[in-house]
Amino acid sequence: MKLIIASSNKGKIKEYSQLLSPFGFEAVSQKDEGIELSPEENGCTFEENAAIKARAIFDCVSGCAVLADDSGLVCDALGGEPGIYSARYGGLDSDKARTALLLEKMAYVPDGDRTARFVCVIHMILPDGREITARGECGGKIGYEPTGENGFGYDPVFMYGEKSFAQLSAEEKNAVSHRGRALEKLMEILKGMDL
Ligand code: ITT
Repeated sequence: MKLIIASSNKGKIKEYSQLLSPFGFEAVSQKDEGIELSPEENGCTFEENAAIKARAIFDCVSGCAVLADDSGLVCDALGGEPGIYSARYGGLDSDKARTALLLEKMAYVPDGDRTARFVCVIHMILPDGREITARGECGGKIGYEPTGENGFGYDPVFMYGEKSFAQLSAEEKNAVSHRGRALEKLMEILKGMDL
């Protein structure tokens, strides 16, 4: 089944292409479909924002399944920041700048308090309009400097054990990530449905 990924984030789209292929879905980006829309994410939760994005793109296509992802990094020592504002943290316009801001805010936080988690909420709309949601989380710690070249976003400062997410291969990250876990749950729900 063709599945339109309602996202403009190249990192996410790449991960969905890898994650979805074993399940027989052909992931195509909204850009591939000629949709330039970037809906305003004015919800208060990951769930609300994922639904906003999925519904906005679904309204532009006919008869196609759509998947949207709202995700972010939740840091305990910062009261949950950047959370749903991860993509616009500090009003900054690059992953590098947002990561630097996060490290600055965490500069005096001791090792034991550097716990954080990535959250991903997937909202999928089937061609007939049925909607399904699944959440995945992955716990880790915020490092002291960016390390690794892989992945995207905050991956270089998110420590999963001894390595940052950016030091993991795509397969290693997908096996444990918030996105991989959310998708696993979504597939379980889909299995029990009449498609
Ligand atoms: P779309 O809304 O177009 O999908 P976006 O980047 O604005 O793209 P979000 O609003 O969901 O998406 O923001 C998610 C941000 O959280 C993203 O920009 C990254 O900075 C961060 N993030 C999410 N998943 C991540 C991951 O697997 N690794 C690193 N950073 C991640």
